[in-house]
Amino acid sequence: MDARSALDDDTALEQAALDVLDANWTGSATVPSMGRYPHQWSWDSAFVAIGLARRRWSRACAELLNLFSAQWSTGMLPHIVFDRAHQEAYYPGPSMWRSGECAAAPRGVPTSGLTQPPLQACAVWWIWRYAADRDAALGFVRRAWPALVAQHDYLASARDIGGDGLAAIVHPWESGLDDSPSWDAPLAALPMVRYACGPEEWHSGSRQDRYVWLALRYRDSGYGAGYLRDEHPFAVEDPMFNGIWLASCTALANLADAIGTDRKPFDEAAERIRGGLLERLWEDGFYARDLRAGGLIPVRTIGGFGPMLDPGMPATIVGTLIELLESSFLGPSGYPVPSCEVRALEFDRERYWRGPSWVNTNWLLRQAAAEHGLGALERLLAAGTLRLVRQAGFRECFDPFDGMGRGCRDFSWSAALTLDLLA
Ligand code: 9WN
Repeated sequence: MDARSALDDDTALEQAALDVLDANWTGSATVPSMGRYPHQWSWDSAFVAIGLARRRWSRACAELLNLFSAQWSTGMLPHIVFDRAHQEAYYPGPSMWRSGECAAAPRGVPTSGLTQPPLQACAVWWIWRYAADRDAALGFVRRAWPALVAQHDYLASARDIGGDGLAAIVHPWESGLDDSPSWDAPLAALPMVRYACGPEEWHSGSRQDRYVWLALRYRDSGYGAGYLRDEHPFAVEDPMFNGIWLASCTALANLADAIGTDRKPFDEAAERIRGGLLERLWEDGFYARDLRAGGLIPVRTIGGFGPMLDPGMPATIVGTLIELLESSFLGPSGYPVPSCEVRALEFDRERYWRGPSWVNTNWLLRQAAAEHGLGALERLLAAGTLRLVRQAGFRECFDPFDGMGRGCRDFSWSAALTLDLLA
């Protein structure tokens, strides 16, 4: 996409975004990008559903229902639902995850064995909120409800590895912020050993080796919760993952009202997560906590702003986060938020979650600003994000200094959230 000037016009930008989403629609789900990511990804689908809620309402519902149909009996929503037509076009594919050998996995559809930030209840709330047909909306929420509750129960049980009400991620892929510098230390500490079922030796000990090694360890435990709690060497409480979970608990409480069921368990869950975030992850900002090494991981990333999505976050905390955002993340370029603090040693403007600016995290921050009545910030983030896509198209991510597009083109969540920003 390089029709720069064409995208200056809102109508043309909207049409271009819809074209991308139509092209990436397989008939049952929207893939993040046809070439690089030809399957359904869990949090990508939530962003797509949010973007479609006001334009293609039924497809937004179908997107999420397809994801829910791949839910494990444990309640886990897998981070990838594989499209059989492309099988091994993405590595690691179904032959590495072997979900079919696990009794808890769904029959007939191969999935990964990990999850991703639980944004789906927020997406269902979006769909409910913007439905033109209230009966259809009620029907959809009732269908989605058991999947959302099961997902929530899974996180609250199997993933409360620290025993403090927060959910732990057990692999960097689960964060959605894959190569964030937050995971450098826990990854470096992995006891990389010869692995019977993997490559003969892990020569380089590269990041990808470590990712695969970690996934294989979990797979060969039979994807067990007991193994995760007692043995798995990577367990991190991440503020973005938990901030999104908290926001989803609030969405669940509001959806409970909509379908006439008790909202109290979800309000209580939100309170518990808020307490955990403040007690366990807050210092002079929010940081990820390494449950294996013990202690906070002292790198400031976009993940530290996740808890701002909580409308109940105390104003003093929000105030400190805004100061941090202005002093260490927002530069004079006018392009929105890089994925890592610009002054950090780990900052790299060219590498995915180590520097570039992403439409989805800008959108989440804008949503957080709206929750806290920060109108100027909300407008700044919306305008800056639209400027990125107008200049460079619906790229996967963008250089935070000059707005140049990076990663793949025609990326679904960049298109979908543009629709929401234009709405
Ligand atoms: C691994 C699909 C996904 C996003 C993640 C992003 C990237 C995958 C990868 O692409 O992750 O899940 O191959 O790096 O980091 O946020 O969901 O778009």
